[in-house]
Amino acid sequence: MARILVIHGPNLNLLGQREPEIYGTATLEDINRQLAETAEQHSVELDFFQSNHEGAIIDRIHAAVGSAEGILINPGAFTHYSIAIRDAISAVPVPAVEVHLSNIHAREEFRRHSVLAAVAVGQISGFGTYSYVLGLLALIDHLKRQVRLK
Ligand code: CA2
Repeated sequence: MARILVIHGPNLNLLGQREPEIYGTATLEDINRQLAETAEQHSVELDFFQSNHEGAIIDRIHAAVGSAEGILINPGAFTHYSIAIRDAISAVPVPAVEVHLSNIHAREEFRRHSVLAAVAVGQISGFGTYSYVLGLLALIDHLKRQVRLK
């Protein structure tokens, strides 16, 4: 069965506890549960990883080679400045989809640019927890087109 690695970046472990007006009331566990349901419907297995550390995220992206067919990533604030995570994504032959809970293009100027978007298959932003589901569906569809999934 195909595997997809789900990466949650910094501070996303706090979801549901603070700033519900921006990020909603769902916790990371709620999001992972929602993703697991969608994955099961599509016969895909998920690995979940959350870290507040740039290097740990880079190591996990490297480790996806040979262990995952695709990466679903909410890079958190690293989205806007981590050239190192961008380089990791472009260095591995594992397609990545970038997702955001909030609409980063409707927020502060510094959030409107993603340094990762150009090396991702695509970006989904602004649909709350549903951004993750949409991102997963888009990644599964992409993998099917690439004949990485049957
Ligand atoms: O909208 C998104 O998903 C973001 O990736 C979330 C990041 C933010 O830096 C990006 O610009 C957009 C922040 C995640 C922080 O999550 C929190 C959750 C609860 C309380 C405080 C922060």
